Amino acid sequence: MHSLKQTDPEISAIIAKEALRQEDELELIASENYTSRAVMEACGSVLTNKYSEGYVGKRYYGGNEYIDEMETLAIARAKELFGAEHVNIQPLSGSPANLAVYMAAVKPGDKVLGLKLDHGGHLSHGHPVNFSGLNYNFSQYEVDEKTQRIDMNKVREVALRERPKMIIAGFSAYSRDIDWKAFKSIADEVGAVTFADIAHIAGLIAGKALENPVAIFDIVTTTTHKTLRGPRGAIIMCKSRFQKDVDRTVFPGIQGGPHDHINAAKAVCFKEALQPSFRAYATQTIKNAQAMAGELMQRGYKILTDGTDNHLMVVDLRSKDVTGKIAEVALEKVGISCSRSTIPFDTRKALDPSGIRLGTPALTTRGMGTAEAILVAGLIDDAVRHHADDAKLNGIRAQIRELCRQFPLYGNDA
Ligand code: DSN
Repeated sequence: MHSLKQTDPEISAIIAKEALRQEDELELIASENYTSRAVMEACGSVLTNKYSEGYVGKRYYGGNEYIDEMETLAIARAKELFGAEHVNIQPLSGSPANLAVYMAAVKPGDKVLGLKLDHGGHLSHGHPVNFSGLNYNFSQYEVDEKTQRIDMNKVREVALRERPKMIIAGFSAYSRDIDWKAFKSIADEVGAVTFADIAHIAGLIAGKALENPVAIFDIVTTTTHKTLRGPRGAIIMCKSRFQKDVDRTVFPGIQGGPHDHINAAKAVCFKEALQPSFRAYATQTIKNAQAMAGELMQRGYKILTDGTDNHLMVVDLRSKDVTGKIAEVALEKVGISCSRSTIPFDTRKALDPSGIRLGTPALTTRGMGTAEAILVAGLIDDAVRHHADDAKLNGIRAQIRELCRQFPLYGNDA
């Protein structure tokens, strides 16, 4: 059979350009990372050819002997990594995984409690335009206006008032530890199911750098492509009593055939995350984020909560008189990808909010340490200050490219 280059030179050339972009630019989007070649090899394998609706030993198609072997191994590794009673590795991505949890644990119209999106939550935690907010009766807790931290007394207050059937803990833009036990105790007080979405911090948990909620919570979801450094996808972990309902909602409730090539790549990433070197990676990712946040604060930037316990930080740009969009565009011009971000109680709109979110998972995968994190913080400051000066931005871009070349990613044959 022909190679991609022979069959489709246009797509092949686009992939080559993206590979070069990834080599030569700095990735500071907190939810992105670089997988290993081994993970990508599994993603690009013949397993993409197979249909395997159902679960191990109970498929609706023949020829699944090796797929069963792969899925069994993936589940065993995920259980070992997170200490889960049950794991479903088939969810296609984070939102479908979360949808499966809602369908398994509550009924449409039931009350659910989650962190508000512009306070660091996620669309699927109850935003009115998302299936979660459309189908369930959401109350949302917020961070404290002064500290920008989740105040567990306030969460308890809302929970006692609303008496939700399920409480969600988890975030996509919050930089402090979550008090899992306090969430569990509030949920027990009101008789709610506990659901943790650890998509952002799963790798830090797997690397033993943050507390693991899997033994504490009823149901936990995570994507596999963020700090966990695997392929795009997700898994659901739960107590045995939710096993049947969770499995039934993933298939046949929501999905058809699982993506076996991606699930094999998940197994590879679990194996990688079980290695001692992954612990060093998780710890270094946090140290790098703390170094970057520290340097930015030294340079007069307001970091929400005045620092970070994990891999990310949200920078409030109001004191610098630039918007999130202006900063994001300036950073893109110098070869740094980041995402604009609302800040709690933001008066600006989501498309041009008051902040940006930065994260260190990808930069740490390249092998960068705290010295580079501090250097990058300085370059971010330079780019934001000179956002209207293209000549200056070009100079910064050259510095970024030079730094990236010192920490090569995949080399020429990505
Ligand atoms: N889009 C992801 C993020 O950037 O945090 C969450 O789904």
